[in-house]
Amino acid sequence: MLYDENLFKYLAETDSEIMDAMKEELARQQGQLELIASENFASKAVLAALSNPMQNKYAEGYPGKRYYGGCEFVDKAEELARERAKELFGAEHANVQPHSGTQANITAYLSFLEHGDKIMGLSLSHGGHLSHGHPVNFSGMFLQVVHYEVDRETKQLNYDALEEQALREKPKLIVAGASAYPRTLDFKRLREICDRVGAYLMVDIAHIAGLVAAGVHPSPVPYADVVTSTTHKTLRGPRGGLILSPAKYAKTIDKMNFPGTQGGPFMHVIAAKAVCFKEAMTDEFKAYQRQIVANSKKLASVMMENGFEVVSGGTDTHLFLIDLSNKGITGKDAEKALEKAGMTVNKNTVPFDEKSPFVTSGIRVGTPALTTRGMKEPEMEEIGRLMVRVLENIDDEKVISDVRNATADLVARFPLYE
Ligand code: DSN
Repeated sequence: MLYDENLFKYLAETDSEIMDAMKEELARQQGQLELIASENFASKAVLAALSNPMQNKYAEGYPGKRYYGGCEFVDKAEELARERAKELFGAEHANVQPHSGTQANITAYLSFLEHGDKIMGLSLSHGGHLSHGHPVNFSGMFLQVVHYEVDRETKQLNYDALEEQALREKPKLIVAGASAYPRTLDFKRLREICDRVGAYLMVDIAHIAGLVAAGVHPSPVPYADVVTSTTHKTLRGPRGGLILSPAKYAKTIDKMNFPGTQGGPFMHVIAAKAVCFKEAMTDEFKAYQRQIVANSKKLASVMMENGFEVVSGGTDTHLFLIDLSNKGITGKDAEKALEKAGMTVNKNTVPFDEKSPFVTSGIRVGTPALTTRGMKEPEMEEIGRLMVRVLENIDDEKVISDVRNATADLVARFPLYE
């Protein structure tokens, strides 16, 4: 059991309220089918690294060049993390200090752009991310932003249309990557478009980093000026950010991350990132990433066979979107009913959605966490059928309670953190 470790006895003695909340959260994660596409379950080794005294250490600067004494061992951890990240992604340079994906994006923008420069990014409602230029986010406040969208018919990116828009708008930087786009991204084509308009190419692989590391999705590293990521989604590490780049931008990016946008790095998180990168180099991790995608495709196909509209007609990745408009239910109601039945998803706008982001016409479904529990295609069949039952009977308490029993049975068969 996770909390049998000695360390937790100190917490239980000092703060039973927090210990109780942690136990309840652990039980929630163990007891539900986790289908939120951006979530995962880090290994016990990663969790152990997060709970280590390196968290006490100030280490502003970089290995070998710190503003504090006593950094020899945190230097070792950061050097391992940097070298492993470079090897894992085949990158010339890695900065492992960003506290999050959005922090990594702040550093990346500021490394290449001035206030008021124009960027192009995928619109949030078409699968992009807040930090790709949304007006309520710093990126939309300090940059001039033009959004590109998916094609109205295919719901996929149309690279010819994107190129035309880029030629017209002449952005200084194009940001690619998404939080809710289920298809393979064509980084070579994006590079060609950037070259035609003289723009930098920034790729945010926060969602697909694990797939990229395992070669299950093409890598943007050979094409992009800068690649940003989180480390906790498909990559299955600690919460945090990462920046990869060609060596020629190393100094600029490092200087922009510290002292430009951050203070002291979280050295315990960096140690946990090193563990995550080591885990991601194994054959087992590659097989895990392949299984995530196989599971996602299977679950999407079960939903389609049962009359649900999967946006863009399927998926190539760890996630897919279901457009519920033809079923007359909202994403908000679907999320609530599924949660009651033991399945956690998030409501999500679908491209050209007429409903607000608080209501939405769709849900986003992802398989990284279920796959970590060891579930495969037969379980996806089972889960798909359970989802269909709930979504077709969202007000039927008996159905929801029957499905709740079935999900409890499933999670018991695939234990987590035991
Ligand atoms: N919040 C993340 C997601 O759910 O996709 C993106 O940062």
